[in-house]
Amino acid sequence: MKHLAQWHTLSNMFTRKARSLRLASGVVVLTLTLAFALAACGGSTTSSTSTNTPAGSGSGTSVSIFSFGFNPATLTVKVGQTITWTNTASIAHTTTSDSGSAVQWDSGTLAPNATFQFTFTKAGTYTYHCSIHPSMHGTIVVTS
Ligand SMILES: [Cu+2]
Repeated sequence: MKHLAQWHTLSNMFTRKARSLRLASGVVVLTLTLAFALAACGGSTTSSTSTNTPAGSGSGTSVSIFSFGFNPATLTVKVGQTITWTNTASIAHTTTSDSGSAVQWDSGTLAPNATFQFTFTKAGTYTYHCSIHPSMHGTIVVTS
């Protein structure tokens, strides 16, 4: 009888251990899922780059900087309007006028979430890029 009681306690302990192990593996799966979701939001993977393809031209006075481009790629504003660039990426970028641009500006290094503002006072078409990633190009069209 004593043996049986001991066996019972032992098997109870075993069951409890198995249950907590199952719980632990559930936590691991959840953690991995979260890590994947976070990685997908990081902007450094190819999939998030393709979902962030610039919409082409746009209105308003805001440009989002993402990895790797500007959205909208071409923004049209009126003379005197101030454009705000926001770095929505998880890495640093810049907004820097091309050397041939009639109006010159340079944000310097913009950390993630940093913004840069520039007021355009002359009508024209101005091209710019990211000085860290020269393949990133944008255009500002200023109309009178
Ligand atoms: Cu860049």
